[in-house]
Amino acid sequence: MTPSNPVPPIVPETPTPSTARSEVWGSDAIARMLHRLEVPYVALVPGASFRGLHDSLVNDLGNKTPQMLTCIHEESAVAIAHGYAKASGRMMGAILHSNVGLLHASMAIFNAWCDRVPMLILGATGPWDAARRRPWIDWIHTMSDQGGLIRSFTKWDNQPASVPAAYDALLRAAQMATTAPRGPVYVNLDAGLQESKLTELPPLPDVSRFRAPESVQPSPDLVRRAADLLSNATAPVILAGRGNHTLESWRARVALAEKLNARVITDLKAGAVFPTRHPLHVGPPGSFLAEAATKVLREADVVLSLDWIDLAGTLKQAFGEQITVPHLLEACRARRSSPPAAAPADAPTRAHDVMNLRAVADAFNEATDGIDVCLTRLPLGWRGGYRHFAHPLDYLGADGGAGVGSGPGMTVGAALALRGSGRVPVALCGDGDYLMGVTALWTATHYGIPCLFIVCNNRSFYNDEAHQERVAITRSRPVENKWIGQRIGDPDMDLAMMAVAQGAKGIGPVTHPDQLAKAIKDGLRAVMDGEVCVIDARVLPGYDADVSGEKRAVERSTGRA
Ligand SMILES: Cc1ncc(C[n+]2csc(CCOP(=O)(O)OP(=O)(O)O)c2C)c(N)n1
Ligand SMILES: [Mg+2]
Repeated sequence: MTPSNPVPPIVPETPTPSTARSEVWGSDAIARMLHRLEVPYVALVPGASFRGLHDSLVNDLGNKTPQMLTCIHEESAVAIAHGYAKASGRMMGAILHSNVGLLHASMAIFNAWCDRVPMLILGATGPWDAARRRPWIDWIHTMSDQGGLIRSFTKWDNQPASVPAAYDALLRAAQMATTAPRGPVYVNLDAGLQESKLTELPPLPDVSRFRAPESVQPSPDLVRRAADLLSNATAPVILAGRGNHTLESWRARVALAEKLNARVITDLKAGAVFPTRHPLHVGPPGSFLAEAATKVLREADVVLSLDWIDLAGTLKQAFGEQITVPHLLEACRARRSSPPAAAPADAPTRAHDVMNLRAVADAFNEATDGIDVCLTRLPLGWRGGYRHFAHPLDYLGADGGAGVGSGPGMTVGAALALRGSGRVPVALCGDGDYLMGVTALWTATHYGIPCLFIVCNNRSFYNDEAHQERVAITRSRPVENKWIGQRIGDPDMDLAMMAVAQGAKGIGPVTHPDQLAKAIKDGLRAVMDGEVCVIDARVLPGYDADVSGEKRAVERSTGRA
């Protein structure tokens, strides 16, 4: 659709230009292909499986065509692409982290499939070459058939093994997504391929030669026969279903209805396709037929169905069940029957002037002196030396699959099990984890399941900033761009208010280390008094040096600096 007014730009998030232009990486080629395809935006939650592509979008393309839209949950990322396609008729992209991001997004992909919207979903896996995988995390985030997770509700999927194959996969994917009946497609990009250095950029194809074909046209003979039926009808009815949302199509539908003097029925599933105030419209539109529409349909002698959603179900609603079967039973000649084929630990330091995880840990240790707590979650930057464990219920461990967003729900479940145990359930979690699963709090307040959340709110998916930093260093690109597509600030979210909104107690934002111990003591007291409580602890982005040191050591040992 062509906008009639100039479109105000969204916040650009402009990166510092990269001067390292001499080297080309696999993901640069993929990013340039997306640019060629004119993908306007990519909605994403960051993840290391596509850190190569992430870097290329920021530092090679300059975060333009496509521009990143940072999301809090993969389900929202895909829903944003869905809504964009519905409103504009255009395809945008979503990038989903390995299997976990894909699993989060799967329901939204299913919606997009049912709604037949064009969508380019990029995924990531690997490195496919197992010898290049980092211990544990790359293994847990690699599956032998990741596309299989969503194959039954995507139009096409592919996992290219080279840059030319990736060009081809993206071309085909874009073409398939935008060819009617349109739908989501999935291209799974090997992390090893993204992060491989190229000697030169393979030439990009001419994308204009791979556009979606023109819509299939009905044969003139069929048009003539339908026109005869409609022109000679005494009570024609148009069931206006899934339709193009352009004014031109809208006007053509109105003109046809007026020319035929046909009654028009619409529904609420397909959106606005016909003026509901028009005298020929029989309403109101609904998910099922309204009484007036049922009557008109029953009296129709010719029905024109324009991609009506569930035509059979609608006719069944109007005419009742199986009216045809008794007639057929009487009229049919018996055939010879044949049976159908069978269906186939560090010592704490006390004085802090910086709000970091260490300060939170020390304040937490101070505040919990003499209180039994059960840690249901620890944040990603936590170091084992920050706190000792002396009982099996002191800490329940991580989430199993490294899928961010499970912290709130798992905490509420653990707290349910811990009621009456004398232990205070406490989640020390990241803001990304908290935000993705935040509505689990309502279940806790609704059912009276006390628990404490201390959100280590660095206003970032910081773990992945660290990844972008490493990629930028490897590629001699500007490290200062690592925040793009990662930060959850500007505006900073008021996490305590999100708790209050759900009937929980909210404390904070706590911005100075001196305020931490009191805030945590207040929170513990509230939970011991039966409340659900959230403390918004505004920590600085950045992990304790020892943590990234450990990570770097692991990466060095596996050849992935
Ligand atoms: C479902 C899912 N999406 C994306 C990721 C990739 N990922 C790993 S850690 C992380 C950041 C989590 O942010 P937060 O909880 O705030 O912790 P921080 O990194 O800031 O310490 C992301 C996005 C993932 N593991 N799981
Ligand atoms: Mg964070």
